[in-house]
Amino acid sequence: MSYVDEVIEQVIKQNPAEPEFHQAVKEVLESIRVVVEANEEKYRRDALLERMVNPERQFKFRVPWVDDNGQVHVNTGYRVQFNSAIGPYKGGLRLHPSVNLGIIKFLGFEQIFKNSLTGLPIGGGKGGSDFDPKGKSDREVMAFCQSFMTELCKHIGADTDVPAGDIGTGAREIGYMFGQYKRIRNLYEGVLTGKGLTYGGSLARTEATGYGLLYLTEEMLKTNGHTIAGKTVSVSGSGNVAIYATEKAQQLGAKVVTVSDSTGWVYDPDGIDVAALKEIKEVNRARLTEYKKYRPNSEYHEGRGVWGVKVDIALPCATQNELNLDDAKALVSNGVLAVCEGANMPTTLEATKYLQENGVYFVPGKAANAGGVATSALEMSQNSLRLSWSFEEVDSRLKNIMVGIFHNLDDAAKKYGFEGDYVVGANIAGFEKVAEAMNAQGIV
Ligand code: NDP
Ligand code: 2IT
Repeated sequence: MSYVDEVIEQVIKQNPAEPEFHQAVKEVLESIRVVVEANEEKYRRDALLERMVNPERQFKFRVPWVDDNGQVHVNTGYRVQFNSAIGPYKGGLRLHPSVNLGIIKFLGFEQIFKNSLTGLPIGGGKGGSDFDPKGKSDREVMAFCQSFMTELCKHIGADTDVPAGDIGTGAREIGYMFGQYKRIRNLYEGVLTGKGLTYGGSLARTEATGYGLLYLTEEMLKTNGHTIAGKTVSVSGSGNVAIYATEKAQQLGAKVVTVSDSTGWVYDPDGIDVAALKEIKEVNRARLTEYKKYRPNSEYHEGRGVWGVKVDIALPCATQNELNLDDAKALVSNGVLAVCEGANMPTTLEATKYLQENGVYFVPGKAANAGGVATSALEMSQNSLRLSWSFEEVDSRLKNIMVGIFHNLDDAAKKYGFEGDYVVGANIAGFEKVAEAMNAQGIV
């Protein structure tokens, strides 16, 4: 059996009931097969792949907190410190009832290669909790965040592990966590990114993932002889990534006609009204059913359905495995040109294969959504320098990074004979740097 297949089999056996982690490992290892085969003897002797698929360290802890009625609740907190070969662990904190160890491990594993692709010195990690911030009062969210950080603060630090936002963790949650870290550790340092602008946050971090997704998509289309202006786009989700992807797509002259949340989706034939979307989601923390009040011409549908709309470009920006084989078939039969992932692993393996086999340009999340973590790394740099750069400065660095990522993965795909396969290109380009750093640092 090949080394790659052996390690995949081991991962499945040693980590039962973690299907998302298996999926992420399969995607990466299968697409770097050509590199592994070329170095098989050395990699096997050094157990390189076994070391890569086993986190350096992982924490699971109790998070007790008191609700507004005096009732105590207990959630589970996680932090997986996956790989520090190229820098301190870096990656978000997800707060969602679906969170479990397997999900945090899939996200942490993806983060290793994503962070490598940014070209910046950041290792891979991820954390979170099964706490659901939805429907909680600000005081309840604060109580949870303080309790969560009371344990987490023992394991993180500006030069050790720097968490940030992800699903359910936005500026409010990062603020409460930062306050508690500072209080317990008595350290004012850049231990979290996505901070508010008055206490060390970076301009353009809020916009970075969505904007970065569009910068990379634009460069990919340009390289293949297309333009983004005039294209019709579907976006899923209506959170941080979806909102700023929609905003930048429209600034670049495309028309975004859908957004969604976990209960339904909106079709707006005139193009999504970003100001209305921000008011509904960022200010009122409300449901998309509200959108029709702002735009009577739009339609609201319960359930899922975004991928059935005829568009040129699809940008999944909600969550993992939200675009399946049937969705891919619908997109292809409607003549979709490109699918670029704003979320982490939103497309199933079967759907990815189908899209690629049918000539759709497909850019995986670890490349396409790397603008968020890249700008987090820029926030870390500003914190170390004790300086703040202007919006234009950060945005232009972000754009350069995204254009650079695209050419890096495009070149890697070509070098190994997989021209146009951006999954292979991204995984190889991300892997090679980490493998080289691990090799140089000995057996640790
Ligand atoms: P938000 O919490 O801001 O928004 C998440 C959106 O996705 C909401 O519209 C939410 O709907 C929807 N959603 C979440 N879970 C589900 C689910 N199980 N089923 C259906 N819809 C769901 O998160 P972000 O925008 O920050 O994150 C979106 C994706 O982007 C995630 O995959 C995240 O890992 C990834 N990402 C985020 C980055 C960042 O900087 N924030 C960086 C790189 C990737 P509802 O409100 O109804 O739950
Ligand atoms: O998935 C991701 O890259 C993020 N949630 C952002 C991580 C970060 O450290 O900014």
